[in-house]
Amino acid sequence: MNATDGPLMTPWAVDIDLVTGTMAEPDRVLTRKASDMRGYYRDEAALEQLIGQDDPIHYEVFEKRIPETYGHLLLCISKLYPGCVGDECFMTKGHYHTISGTAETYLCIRGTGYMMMKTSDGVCHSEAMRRHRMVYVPPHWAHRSINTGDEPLISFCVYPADAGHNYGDIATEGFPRRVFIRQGKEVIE
Ligand code: PAN
Ligand code: ZN
Repeated sequence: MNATDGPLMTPWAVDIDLVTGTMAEPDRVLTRKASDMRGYYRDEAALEQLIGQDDPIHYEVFEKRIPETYGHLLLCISKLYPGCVGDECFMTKGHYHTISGTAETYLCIRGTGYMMMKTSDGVCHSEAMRRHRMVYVPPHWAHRSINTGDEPLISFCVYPADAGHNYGDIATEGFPRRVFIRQGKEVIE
């Protein structure tokens, strides 16, 4: 396959505010609310209570329109709001890439938390996320962001445009470890 297949794209640029973590004029904004997260948290009743209150936004992904084909790179801002479901920290759904041998970089712009990662044979690894730290998610590792702080956890993500997202396997398997805040302290179990 040749990365120059298809129509030639005109070079372009986008402004990203590295203080606020805002992408100027995204082409697409994906929003996940509490009601999109059924099945992901340990305390299902606490999630239902949250949905019944005001169904808060859990996270948003701001993207530019880029062909999802070999040779291109997808880039986005991932913004995970602070909060807890019961005592479990807000998190993204998490996924493997459909082409599982594709990596991803997450440059944390704002906030604190973890990138929780796992392989299909159950090996788990977490990396702290904080401002100015980049996490490298190697090929074959499912990945989920977790916000342990009190401000949004914002990352700039880049990955191969044809990677695709496999949510189904994580929806079934989950991750071996979860992150909680108990008596003001982080607990990973
Ligand atoms: C990120 C994620 C984003 C939202 O752009 O898609 O943080 O998380 P979920 O996709 O798990 O809901 C990424 O990893 N893209 O591949
Ligand atoms: Zn990914």
